[in-house]
This record gives sequence, structure tokens and C-alpha cells, in this order.
Amino acid sequence: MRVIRTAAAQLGPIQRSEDRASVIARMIALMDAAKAEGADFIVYPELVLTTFFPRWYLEDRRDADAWFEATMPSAASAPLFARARTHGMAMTFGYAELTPEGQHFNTSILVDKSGAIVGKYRKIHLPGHVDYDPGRTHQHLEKRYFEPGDLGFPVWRALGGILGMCICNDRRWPETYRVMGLQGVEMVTLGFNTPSVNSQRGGEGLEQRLFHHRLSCQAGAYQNATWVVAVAKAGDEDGHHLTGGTLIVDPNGFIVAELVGEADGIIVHSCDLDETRFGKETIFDFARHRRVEHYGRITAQTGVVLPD
Ligand code: CDT
Repeated sequence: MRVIRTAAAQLGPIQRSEDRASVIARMIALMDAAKAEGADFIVYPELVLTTFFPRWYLEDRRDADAWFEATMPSAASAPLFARARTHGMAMTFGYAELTPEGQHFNTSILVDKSGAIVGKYRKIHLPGHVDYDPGRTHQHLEKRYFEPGDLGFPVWRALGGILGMCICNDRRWPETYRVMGLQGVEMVTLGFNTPSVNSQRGGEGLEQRLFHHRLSCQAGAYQNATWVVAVAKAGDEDGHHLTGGTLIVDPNGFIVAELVGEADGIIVHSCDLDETRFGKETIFDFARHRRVEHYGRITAQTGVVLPD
């Protein structure tokens, strides 16, 4: 058995007025609760240090830099790193990254038990749009504030296994999991901020959003024989509702733990990485069963090409 006792740590809403120190205090409280339940790995949501700011349109793009971190650990997040070291707790969380070269990414980091940053992922599948769109019920301006990630989908040997990360919208794309699956990934962690209503189709509400969320995570886990740990920021942020749906999926595609409600909270599960072996050695033994000679379109073309 290779068990990672994993805590999925959901954050309730973070209002625009809430500062980072307050958010970090909430994250530390969740970490303490995770420690009390014997966890040695805690997974936090996407862009966890602030409100989900891509809903706000700012005419001058540079004004958004107040939501970004130019260093990590930042001054505000240093107490979180310190508490993680004290607990011997590995962690992953998402934040808005401003690089020294002035690039902007929607980023997630993997931090080991000593507090060292051992992995970094930058979100590749950015949803939404660049300019203000009056036709939508709410804005989703990730394409305005971030560049697409430039690090691919790496995995890391950590915590006795092979771990990978993706972020929110990435979970809807089978390519995300497969690229990591081809590197033997045993646990994929992801944070998300999913609006409860489709801004372009009001009839698509919470129930359908949660259905697609679960469908995507369960399919990714099963088809690649990997654990998937998906963590929400949930509830009403300044009148904009985000789904919950924090969950842990086993390598057979079953949800083994799911958090009820929209407040700060954790679910904890002992994830045995050896449970990935059966799927990886049988139906999803890629070396024996994949037929790459027929998959050329996957990387050769982006959009649909219709037949004549
Ligand atoms: N944060 C994020 O990626 N949210 C998207 C919303 C899609 S609708 C623009 C998601 O996939 O949940």
C-alpha cells in the first residue's frame, strides 16, 4: 500500500473586499483540521488567495495586477508555508502569478512536506473571453487577464507516488488527463471556481453544472486509472454564485468522498496509489492497447474539420 492521506479543502466564498491575510487564516484553520484527521497532503482551490476576480471587467488591464502575486511564498502566504512545515503537511493551491518578465498566469504549485515548492503548473485551457461582453449575465475574463500556460502537463515524483495538477476548466478536457496518464500519473489534483449558471444559457444551472463536473472528473480518473482530487471555491461571492462539489474520485471512477455545502470545510480520504495498478495493467495498459497511428488529428488540428 502507498497511502496519501489526502484532505480536499474547500473554501467558501471570498468577497472582493476580503484581504489575503484573512483568506490565509481560513486556509490555516482548514490545515489544522486536516492535521487533526491525520492528513499529510492538503489540496486547496484555484485562485484561492482572492475572490474569483476574472468576473470583474477592468478597462485598464494593469489594474488587475493587485490580484496577482509577484513572489511565492508571498508575504501574505508565508504563515501558511510555516504552518505546513510545522505539521509536516504537503500542499497544493492556486494563485494568480505575475512573473518578473511581466507575464500573467493562472498557476498552481505543489509544495512538499518541508515547505519547498517542487512543482508548478500554469493553466492551459483558459475559458471565457477577452473583452467586456454585454450579452452575458456575468463576465468570465480569464482570457483577458491570463496567458495560456507554457509548462505543459508535467508530473512529479512526490509523496511516494507520481502526482500531476490541472486547474478548473482543464478538467473538462480528456487531453489533460491523458498527457499526464502517459507519464504514469497516480493522482491529479485540481482546484476550481465554477459559476453555478452558464452566462450564455441561463437554463443551465447548478444541477447540470455539477453533473458535468462529476462526469469530467470521473471519466478522467477511470480512463487513466488515477485518483482525482477536485476542490471548489463555493458559494456567493458579491452576488455571483459558485458551485461546490469538492470530491475525491478513485482510480476506478467512483466518487469516494464528496463535501456537502458551500462553506469552508474538508473531506479526508486515504488514497492508496497502488489502487491505480489494476487499471494501468489491464484495460488502460496504454503500451498494449493505444493505437497512435489513428490519433494524428488530436495534435494536428484544433477545430473541427467537416467532411466534404
Ligand atoms: N475557472 C474556470 O475555469 N471556470 C470554468 C467556467 C467555464 S464557463 C466560462 C469551468 O470550467 O468551470
